[in-house]
Amino acid sequence: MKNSFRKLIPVAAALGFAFAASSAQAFTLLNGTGTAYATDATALDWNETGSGVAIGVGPFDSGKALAVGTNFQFLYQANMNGVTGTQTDAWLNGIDSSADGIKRNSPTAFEFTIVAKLSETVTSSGVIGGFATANFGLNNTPGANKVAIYYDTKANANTKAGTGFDDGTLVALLTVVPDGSLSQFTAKSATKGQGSTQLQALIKEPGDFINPAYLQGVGEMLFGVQFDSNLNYPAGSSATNNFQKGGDETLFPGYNVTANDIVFKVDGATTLNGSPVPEPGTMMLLGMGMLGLVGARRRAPKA
Ligand SMILES: [Ca+2]
Ligand SMILES: [Ca+2]
Ligand SMILES: [Ca+2]
Repeated sequence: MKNSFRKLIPVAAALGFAFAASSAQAFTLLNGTGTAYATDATALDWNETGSGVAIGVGPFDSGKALAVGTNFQFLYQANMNGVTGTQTDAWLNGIDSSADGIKRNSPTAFEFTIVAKLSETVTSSGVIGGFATANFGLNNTPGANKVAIYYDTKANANTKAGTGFDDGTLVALLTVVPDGSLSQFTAKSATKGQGSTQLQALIKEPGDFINPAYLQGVGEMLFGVQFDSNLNYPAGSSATNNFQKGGDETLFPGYNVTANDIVFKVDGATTLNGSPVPEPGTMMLLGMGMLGLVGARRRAPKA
């Protein structure tokens, strides 16, 4: 096996949350002042131009396992480009689904964006056939694992610059919990790798909320949000120089990518599912991508 690269391999993860319920819990997506963008909605799709960064574990090394217990932060950002449900004219005439930093030429243009920060840890890693693979979990640190959704009529999200993702109006803030959250990443060649992430988010910590003026029908019940994402390295069209710049600098401080980081293309989706009964409640799936890392050593895969 070759250990050609240096530290970890990155990986990615997708976030997925899933809740038990299999029944889709329909919700309504709104603009905050009563105008519906989609009714009977069941899922939100986040742009494949979304990106994620594993901080301090790069550069990408396809042949080197990661040390179990290695901790690192993962950041994610993307804009919404689709909603599964009955779309209204307000949606069709206004959604700006391109994160190019340029507002769509429409008087009713708007965007929804998502950002997340995660404190990850390597739970297992090994090298198989010369390529590293690794599994990741979340550290249970208060305030360290958050996901947020914003609504913004500036429609200014810019993937490359990493700006415009955490500004506008914060419409949902959730805590990503270790239970039900995991990521994996495997190097496929000396320069490529793929992974996935599943994350579960809840209203758990002080300040967490979902504003029903934007996401109606998710409300009061216990609920969970599931994010599923695919991670790909290299990032290609999701190449990003910065993450979460500007906007909210308290919850999501801006970060400038360095040579010791690994940037991924993250394609995610969120689905709100649930049961109107006192059960797992509503679910939402947000698709995000998270990250993974690399690693190597063959070990029993984590359950
Ligand atoms: Ca745009
Ligand atoms: Ca924005
Ligand atoms: Ca920020």
